[in-house]
Amino acid sequence: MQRKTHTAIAVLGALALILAACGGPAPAVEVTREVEVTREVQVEVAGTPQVEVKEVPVKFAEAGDTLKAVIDRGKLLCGGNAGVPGFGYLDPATNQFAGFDIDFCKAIAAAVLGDSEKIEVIATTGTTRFPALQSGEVDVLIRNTTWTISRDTSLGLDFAPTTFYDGQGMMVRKDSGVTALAGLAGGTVCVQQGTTTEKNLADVMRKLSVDYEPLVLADAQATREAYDEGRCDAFTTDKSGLVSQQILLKEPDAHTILNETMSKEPLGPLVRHGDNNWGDVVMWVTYCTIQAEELAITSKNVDEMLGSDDPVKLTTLGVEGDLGLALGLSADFCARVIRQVGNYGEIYARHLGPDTPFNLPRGPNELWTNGGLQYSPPFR
Ligand SMILES: N[C@@H](CCC(=O)N[C@@H](CS)C(=O)NCC(=O)O)C(=O)O
Repeated sequence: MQRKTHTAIAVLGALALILAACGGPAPAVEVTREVEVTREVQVEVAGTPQVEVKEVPVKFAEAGDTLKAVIDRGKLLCGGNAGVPGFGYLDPATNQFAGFDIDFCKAIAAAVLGDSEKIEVIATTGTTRFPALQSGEVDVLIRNTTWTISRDTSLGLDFAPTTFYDGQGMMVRKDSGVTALAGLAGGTVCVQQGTTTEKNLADVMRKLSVDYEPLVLADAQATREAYDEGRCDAFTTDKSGLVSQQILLKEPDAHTILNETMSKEPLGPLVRHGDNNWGDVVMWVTYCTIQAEELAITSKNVDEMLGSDDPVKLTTLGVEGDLGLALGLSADFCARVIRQVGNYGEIYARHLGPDTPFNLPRGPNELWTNGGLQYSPPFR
């Protein structure tokens, strides 16, 4: 039998006031109370039949009513990336954010506000991203963030469906002669702080008994530059991140990504734990893009599809039934998303497909009907 005691100590956070006093941006959600919860859990004592009670501290922000906050504000605040081309990138030429992750931010704005352009992207790093969401500075975090058990529980967050199934990789210079992780013995590896990458690197190298020196840096730019300047022999992050950073290196063709995949990195949007309706909104907007691809509904043919004789298409687009209303959205929320942003396949092709510098095969990000993992539950 498991006993769970929740001792809630509400610490009134003055973040909203501080931000207002400093003339900073208005917080996303009014409630920025930090809640500290102690969970008493029974843990098994290894190797014995005994069980002991352990106190696990958990700290998170009160979730608030994010849907209402977004509608009242008329703008969606997304925590994003500024330095990962293809996924989340602040293009210096246009001063606009663009990428695969940014399009999911736009999709939520299209569904909630009827306009995919009503977004503001707040750039975050590996270490600033979770506090930005926990404090209410952003409504949703969409930034190559891996779904892990501890982020889902101890950090007080909830993950929406995975938008990009990835794994960690290792980049080396072609002329180094290194063809496998074992070849990095005695070498230095550049890695970004506050990421799953840091821990996976330690675990994988320990398992392989490879001695190496980590060089830990604050953000993507610092990590890439350290590698480019030859301060380390290899650069590790998610394979998507490596492909992205490669085009920013001085000589992209002089580098290669090893075949080994060091971990599972399911990447997707996340919200504060406790605001279940907002979590559902982000979840079903994400699924809408996948469902539409499966039904061959695209940004080009969506209006034609409103007159389809397929009842599943009609329900998905809100022509029949009103599934969106129970989320606090309009019945046609998914049609708005597809009209303005496109289906999953269109989003993927726009930022990562053959007409981009990345040309990333869909791999596990194919639809389940094509042997991949992307699968939407029924719009029923
Ligand atoms: N998926 C991993 C790694 C994510 C991550 O932060 N990757 C880096 C390297 S590509 C990044 O996005 N940096 C962007 C930045 O610091 O501007 C995680 O969730 O911890």
